[in-house]
Amino acid sequence: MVKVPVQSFLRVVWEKWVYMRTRRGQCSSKQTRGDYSEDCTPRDGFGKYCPTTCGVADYLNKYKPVVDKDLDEMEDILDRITNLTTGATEKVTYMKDSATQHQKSGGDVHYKRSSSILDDVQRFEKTIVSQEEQIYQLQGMLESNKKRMLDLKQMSIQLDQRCQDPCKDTVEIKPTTGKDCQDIANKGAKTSGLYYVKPLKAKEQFLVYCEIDSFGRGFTVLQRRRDGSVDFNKDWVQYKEGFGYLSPDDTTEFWLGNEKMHLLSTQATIPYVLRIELTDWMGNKKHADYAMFKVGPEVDMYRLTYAFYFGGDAGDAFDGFDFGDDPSDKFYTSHNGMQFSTSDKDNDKFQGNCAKQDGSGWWMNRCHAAHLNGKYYQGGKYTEKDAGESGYDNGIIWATWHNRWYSMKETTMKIIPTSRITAGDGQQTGGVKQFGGLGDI
Ligand SMILES: [Ca+2]
Repeated sequence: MVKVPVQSFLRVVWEKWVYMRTRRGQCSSKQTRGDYSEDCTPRDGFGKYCPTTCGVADYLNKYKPVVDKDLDEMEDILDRITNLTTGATEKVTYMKDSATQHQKSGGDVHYKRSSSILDDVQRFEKTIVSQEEQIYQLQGMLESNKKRMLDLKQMSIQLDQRCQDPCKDTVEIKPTTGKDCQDIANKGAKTSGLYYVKPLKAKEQFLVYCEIDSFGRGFTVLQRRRDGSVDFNKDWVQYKEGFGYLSPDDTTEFWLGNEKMHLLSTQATIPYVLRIELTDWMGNKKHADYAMFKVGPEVDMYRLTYAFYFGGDAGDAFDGFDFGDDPSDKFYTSHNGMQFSTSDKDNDKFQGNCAKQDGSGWWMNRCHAAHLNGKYYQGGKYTEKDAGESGYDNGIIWATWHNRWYSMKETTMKIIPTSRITAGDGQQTGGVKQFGGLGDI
């Protein structure tokens, strides 16, 4: 920008000179010397004379080619600068246009994009807040888990300490053993509890609950129902091996097992009495005794046999009961001579499967008047609806005492050598008189 006035100035000077030469025509240096003046102050650039118009013209003519050349160069430079400036201006314009165009075309997109970014940021903030909440919850869980782990560690330490002590069996098993509980009582055992017995044909001894009374009688207990805590709906093998729990204080339910019953009851020369004791939901207790009770071997499906009803006040339900449905009721509900049946082994006299229908294992006929492995019904009374799909009576039944829709509260099946049953409280005398049963009450 500074050079433009210089250019203008030089051009003005040059144009003036051209103009003057044109006006003066043939001006020479000789003529100009005549223009001397007193006031003239000589200067080196113009010689020792004051410059005349022609002197100035000569002077200018002398320098004209140089000045021309300089001016051309300057013009060149100026042209280049102008070109450069123009290029720059064009570029700036282009850039401005581009920016405007960009703003016009892209502004909305950018606005939208920034809006979407804002949305994203808000969403992200929300996510962060929710994640923070989750973190708090997790921290809470972590704390509670830490506490639990501490508790567990504490327990683990306590258990470790306990395990370092020698293990003690809290179940007391009495030391006396014998062929059965009467044998054990005969050897001097005075108290009821758990004992090992080894019947004559048994390969190894097994645990039983012996009920030893003050008369020195030792009953070997085969079955116990007390509270319904054990499910008696078991298969053949389970009934064969036994199930439930033996306890030294006689508080648990169990089935000793058909094989053990067979071994115990068929020991040579020792006839047994089976005593069945029943308790109803009013707390009444009754019993029934069967002489020469035996359970056959597995090949005969653990068949039940006895010689006769030996007595008791509960009635002889094993002999069947006339329910009034059919004249053959009593015959088809008797149990003496019946093989054992389970849901998976049908040995009954019924077209269907009594054990499966009733959910128990028993010496089924078609099906029963006595059914001590039946379903446990709290309170005793139950209905066809309660009995499930089949709708048949499937409770703990002793039909000669309570009807078939009444389930006993407690039952016991136990055996004792016949020679010892009369040595006690004389219950058997009254029992025999009640032969035939009392029927429903
Ligand atoms: Ca059948």
